[in-house]
Amino acid sequence: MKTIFSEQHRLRDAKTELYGGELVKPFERPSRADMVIEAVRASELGPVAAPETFSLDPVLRIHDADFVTFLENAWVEWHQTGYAGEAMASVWPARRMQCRAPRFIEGKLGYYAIAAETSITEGTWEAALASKDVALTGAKALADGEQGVFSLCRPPGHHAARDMFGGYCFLNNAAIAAQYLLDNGAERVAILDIDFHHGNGTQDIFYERNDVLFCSLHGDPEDAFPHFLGYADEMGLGAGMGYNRNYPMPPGTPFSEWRKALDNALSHIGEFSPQHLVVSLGVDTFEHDPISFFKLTTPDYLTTGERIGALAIPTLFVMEGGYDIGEVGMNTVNVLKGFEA
Ligand code: SP5
Ligand code: ZN
Repeated sequence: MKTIFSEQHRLRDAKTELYGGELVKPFERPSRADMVIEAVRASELGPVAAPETFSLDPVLRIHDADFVTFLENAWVEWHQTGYAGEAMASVWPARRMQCRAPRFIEGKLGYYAIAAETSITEGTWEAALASKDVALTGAKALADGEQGVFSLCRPPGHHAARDMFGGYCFLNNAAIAAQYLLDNGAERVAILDIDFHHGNGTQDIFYERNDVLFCSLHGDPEDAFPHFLGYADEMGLGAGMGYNRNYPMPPGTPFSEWRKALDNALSHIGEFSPQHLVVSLGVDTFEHDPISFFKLTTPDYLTTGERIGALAIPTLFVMEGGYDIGEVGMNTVNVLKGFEA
């Protein structure tokens, strides 16, 4: 399997994340991707290639133009106010307030953010652009006939909605890739999101559509970020009714339970018979992940990959979360190796 990787991910290097009432070094840090690419290179997985550069057109198939303009300018606007720190949201259009984007950057941050933990910094936009190129280059390879491709995206994407960033995400790489596949010949694409967190952005983007089936396995929003989406009764809307499936699971969930949800999702995906599968691949389901609460072990990721591979659908793996720096590489490569087995 080919891996697509860009060194530009390093441009996303925030100094701060709001966590537990403190500003800490972000869990989503450059060494994550370094550990994954190192594990890919040490394995017999296959070649590593740099991405092609794509225009903003495929981004604008998914994201609103005003949101894209906001992301592009946010750091400069914040910096020009004279603030010493990194740009972060601190105010929101809460219930019964006006939901419109104001002029001043602090207001705009609150309008477009789903959460305060994700600081915007110099280089963030450039890294997000490179990350979507990594996803699109993988999608193009899949459209050209590859059976499996790994897009080692960083920053991740699945929390980014049409017009919202947060959860360490800016552009929704998996959604952009899925739309690219539809725009290049596919009739149906399924997205399987196995990151620990609910893929609220991806769900939101495709919620009223029947050409994309979205299935997400995640920590119950009663207990886990993003808290305000990801319940089992969210099934889709209008034409999209029945094309959204959520599998929320409680703290302490072991692989023996998680795999039942995986098998259920995979059987729905099989019935949908898509031309392509996009996997939002997070390994923050790991037992030692510092911010999550599932109990998957390193060998479980091999089994997970095998089960996905048994569908025999051309598959694009798009990197999302996974914050145990020591094991993120091995766990990720195990999914890919299992898929190829
Ligand atoms: C892509 C991805 O995995 N994004 C995750 C973003 C999560 N950010 C908020 C984390 C809040 C963590 N609270 C954890 C409490 C456990 N001690
Ligand atoms: Zn996650």
